[in-house]
Amino acid sequence: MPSEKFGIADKIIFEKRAEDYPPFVTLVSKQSHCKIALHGAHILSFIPHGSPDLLWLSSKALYQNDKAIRGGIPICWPWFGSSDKPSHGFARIHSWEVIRSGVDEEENPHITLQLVSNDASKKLFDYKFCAELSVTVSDTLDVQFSVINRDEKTFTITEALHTYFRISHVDSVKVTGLEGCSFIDQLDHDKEKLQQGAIKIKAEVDRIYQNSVDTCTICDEGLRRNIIVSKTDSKSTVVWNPWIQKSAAMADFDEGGYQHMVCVESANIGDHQITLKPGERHMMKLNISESSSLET
Ligand code: TA6
Repeated sequence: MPSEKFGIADKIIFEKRAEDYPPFVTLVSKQSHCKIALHGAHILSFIPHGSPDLLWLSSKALYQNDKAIRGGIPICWPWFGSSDKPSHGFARIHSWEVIRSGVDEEENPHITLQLVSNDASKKLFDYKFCAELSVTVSDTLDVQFSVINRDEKTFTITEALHTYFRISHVDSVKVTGLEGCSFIDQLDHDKEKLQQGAIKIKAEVDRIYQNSVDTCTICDEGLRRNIIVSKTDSKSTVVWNPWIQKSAAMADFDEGGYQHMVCVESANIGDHQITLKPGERHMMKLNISESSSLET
């Protein structure tokens, strides 16, 4: 159990829920707390004190070693998409190791989890690599996802922090920040289209916005809050809502859960794939925060 070496009283708290499943860790700052599963280095929740969770997590999520957890922030790596097996890569269905933890000068807790290539990963992705996820919790959630090519060969990956955001109701929400961006509509034969105005969710949505580096805001009238999603070194943004039929077909998706979530994913996909020569490193950063919509 990593708590002996990496736990910090009241700040970084580990818990084991089942013998055959990796532990969970909760990071507690003065303003918020965040829960992470070591399975998949999967951030499950980010709750500023006094606010509803900013992340959506299915109550029917499966906590099994060969399954991804439905909700929170799945790490899609070394590929994005379901064409290859397993869907969205293997990083989110592997157990990650804790390599560092601590608190900064403002007593904000941070932790770094690591996934290094092994015999199992080599069967799916025949390269040596080291992936790290660093999480710092304050009044915001700060996530840094980095990968180093430790092989003698160059490799190319696509990736996403596939974030599920909690919303009051799809009818009360719009997503801004992607106006004027072109997107690939994955529901219309991958046709390229242009985003006109804010995004409203009135049906299934599955879009890859390319050349999208700006901050996105999820404006939630129902919760009278804005969720601000800013990122660095991510040029793709995916917006997804499975709507009625697709969500009903997923056993791990809450019944009617599609009404209370939207995915705004920070990614590097397609033209923005990442190619790393031996020894090269790439880091994608994500910062999630909330503001009262009364302030805007
Ligand atoms: O990011 C959108 C998407 O690629 C959808 O097409 C859908 O497949 C979703 O990810 C969820 O994928 P998962 O493998 O987590 O069920």
